[in-house]
Amino acid sequence: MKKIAFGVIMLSLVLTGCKDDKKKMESEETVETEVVKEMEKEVTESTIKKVYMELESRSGSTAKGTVTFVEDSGVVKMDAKLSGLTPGTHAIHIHEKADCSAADGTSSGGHWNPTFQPHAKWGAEGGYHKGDIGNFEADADGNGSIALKTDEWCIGCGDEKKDILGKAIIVHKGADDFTSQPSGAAGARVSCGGIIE
Ligand SMILES: [Cu+2]
Ligand SMILES: [Zn+2]
Repeated sequence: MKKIAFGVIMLSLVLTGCKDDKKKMESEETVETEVVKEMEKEVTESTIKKVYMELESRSGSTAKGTVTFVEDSGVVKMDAKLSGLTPGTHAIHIHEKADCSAADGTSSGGHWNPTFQPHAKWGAEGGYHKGDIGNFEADADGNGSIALKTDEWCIGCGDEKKDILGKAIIVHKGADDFTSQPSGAAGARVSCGGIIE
């Protein structure tokens, strides 16, 4: 009889223990759900901005392409894909105005340089234009691509030192030497597109 009573006490202790554990697990689950909800909220609140644009041939070339800019959490990623180029090295820049109306693309103005720096290679210690994207290679078929990720640009933030909206992308016939002023001596403007929403 004593043995049975002891057994019953043990059993009830075990049951109570289980109950407590279950409660604890439930409260942990609630916390986890709340954390996930918070994370989802942050993702929705950080607005991802995107601009897709097409580049048209200029200066009698067959060069064309597409460029996408995606801004997420203060960082802009550019992806440019070009075709119809002559094989070899080509410069690509952001120029001042989203105006590609001229047959030679000169209507887009000079390099976008809102911080009044010398023309140079992107990231150069002595300064560089905010439009100095750089060079890329076109393969034997005339196709090429280039990507750049930076927090020095924004899409429509209104900060004139960062905002790429209203500017143009220009691809050149030749390579940027990163030293010649004011634009790297990259030759004719073979492709042009305005960065507009
Ligand atoms: Cu240029
Ligand atoms: Zn430049």
